[in-house]
Amino acid sequence: MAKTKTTKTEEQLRKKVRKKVEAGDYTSRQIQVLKGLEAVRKRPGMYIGSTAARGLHHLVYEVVDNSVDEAMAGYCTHIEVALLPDGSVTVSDDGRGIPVDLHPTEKVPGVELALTTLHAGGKFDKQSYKVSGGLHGVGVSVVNALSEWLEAEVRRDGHVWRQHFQRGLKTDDLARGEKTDETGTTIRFRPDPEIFTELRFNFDTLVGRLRELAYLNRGTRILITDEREEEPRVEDFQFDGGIVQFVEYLRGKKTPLHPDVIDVEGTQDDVEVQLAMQYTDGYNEDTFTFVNNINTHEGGTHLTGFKAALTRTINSYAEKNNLLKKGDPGLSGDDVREGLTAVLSVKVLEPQFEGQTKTKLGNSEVRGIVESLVNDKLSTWLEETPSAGRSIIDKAVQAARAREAARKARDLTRKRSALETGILPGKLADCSITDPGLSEIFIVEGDSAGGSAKQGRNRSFQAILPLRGKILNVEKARIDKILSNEEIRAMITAIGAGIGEEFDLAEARYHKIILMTDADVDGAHIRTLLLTFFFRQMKELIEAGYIYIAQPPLYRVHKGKQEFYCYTEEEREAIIERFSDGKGRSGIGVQRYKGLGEMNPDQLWETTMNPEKRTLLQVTIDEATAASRLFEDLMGEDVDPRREFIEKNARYVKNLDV
Ligand code: 0RA
Repeated sequence: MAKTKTTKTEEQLRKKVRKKVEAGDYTSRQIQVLKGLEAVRKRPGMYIGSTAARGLHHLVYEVVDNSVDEAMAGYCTHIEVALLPDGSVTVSDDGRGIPVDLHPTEKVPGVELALTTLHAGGKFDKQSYKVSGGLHGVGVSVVNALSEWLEAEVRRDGHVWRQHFQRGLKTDDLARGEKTDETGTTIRFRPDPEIFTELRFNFDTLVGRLRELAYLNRGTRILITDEREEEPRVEDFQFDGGIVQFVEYLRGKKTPLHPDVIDVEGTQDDVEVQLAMQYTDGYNEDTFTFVNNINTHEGGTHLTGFKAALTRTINSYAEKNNLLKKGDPGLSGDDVREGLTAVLSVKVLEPQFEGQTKTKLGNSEVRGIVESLVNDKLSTWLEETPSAGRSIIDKAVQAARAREAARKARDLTRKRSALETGILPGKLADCSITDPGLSEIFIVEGDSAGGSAKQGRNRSFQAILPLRGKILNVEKARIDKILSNEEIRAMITAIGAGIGEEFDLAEARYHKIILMTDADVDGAHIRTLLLTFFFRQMKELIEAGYIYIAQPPLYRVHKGKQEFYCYTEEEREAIIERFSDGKGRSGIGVQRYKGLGEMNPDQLWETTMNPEKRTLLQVTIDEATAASRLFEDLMGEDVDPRREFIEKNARYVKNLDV
């Protein structure tokens, strides 16, 4: 929740405006500014989604989007972000600079207008693709309103110009400073602690989005430095290969079926289409779609056009070249996308965003444009690259056969299959209430911890599903194998919402799915396997915020009748310090929990399961492309990234929680 306390400076400013308004010497513009800012400060969530970590990072994206718009329009080549020790951020670009001349009707400089008026942040010309006019679209004035202070510096028209603001209100007029030949804009701001519940920027989170932007805007150099620590961190991105390099990055260590990434580009009726794709010998599909640099998680017309073209082109190529054997099933959309890594990026002048999270492209004209372009270019590519064509068809045929085999196996066992009949797995200790919104399921590592959890739980709303040993790595298995894995079947039936394309969130039997594993290396590995499974097969559960990680204590520290559970080393040291009272450590006992199984049912309830006392980490995906790459790193063939991950596990969980 945002606090509403106002400081003196802000109150003074508002008083000043009110007085002037009462005295009649204020323009309607200033009154509008005040009303607009008050609305933003009163309901920040309406403008930036949240006042926690996500909203905080959104401020940076908002400003960067404006610089990226300049890059898309062809005027900016260089964007620099810096995190500073005082909690402020600067975003600097070498674009044209925000106009400094007086707006013809509003009679204030363009900079001031952009920073104080809602929706005035973007370009005034319509003939440009823009992020700042699209989904994020709230403009830099929102960033200004939610900042304790903001400084704008514009290099333009031969001079450096500066203006300062506090909580959205100007504290001085735009001032012309020293001479310069350069052009560009620098915005520095400090997020307001009265608004945000989280004030620390996560470097890796910002890096994820900036890397993505650099791939999507070929050639643009995007640099970020973290100057908060003694040793500054720097990431410097510039990809002259654009989304082709993006696909290579996303593919990671997976083995490609053809050496070169397929690259399709074209423009029709002001719709600019870029597609890069490559097949690997993996089993997952990784397609990411963007409209004006915004990740369209929910897909839309561009994705529909792409899928239709892919299925059609590959089937007709296979037929034309007699690559299908008699008796082979036709190649479905799923078959031709198995092992595919693709990035589809379109630029649209007036995008319509639909769907639950406003990340689904609605413009109907885009479907046909993408479809005909991909049909055309992809069939040519296949004709010109027959060896690749053959490998791609082989792979799709194998996928089709596996799909057919899985279907037959399911048909044969239909009556007995728990997957179809909804009979719950025997190992599940279900809860008694049936309202999914109030129900929780703990997925527990090992039978012994499962036993304690069953005894310790509140059986009315808590269900327990113990898993034996390690679950299958779904990153390396095809769907038929995934479905034949005992532990995975138990999870699918317990959750009750299906899997993959057929997954239906509305059928989920629990709205809290809590992963409870040991606080050791094995536990971390099992947790990663579980997260990989949910990410690949039930992503909607993560997107809905239903997946959580339990936090069992690491230590119990006791002295006499007093005892404390500690979740970090620091907590343990602090408690020992308190107990010892400067008189030494005798009489203080420290028990280290190596596994959940070492706690008795009461302790497990007290420390980890009781909603009144426990802390849960909610798993979220803040950068879908970064997350996909992370899972590929962790669960792919290469063992090094996995070892590294396990060592840095604490950080990883924190990342997921942003
Ligand atoms: C309005 C009009 C023009 C550029 C900008 C805004 C602009 C805004 C930001 C925000 C961060 N960096 C920016 N760079 C430019 C176009 C002005 C012209 O026609 O020269």
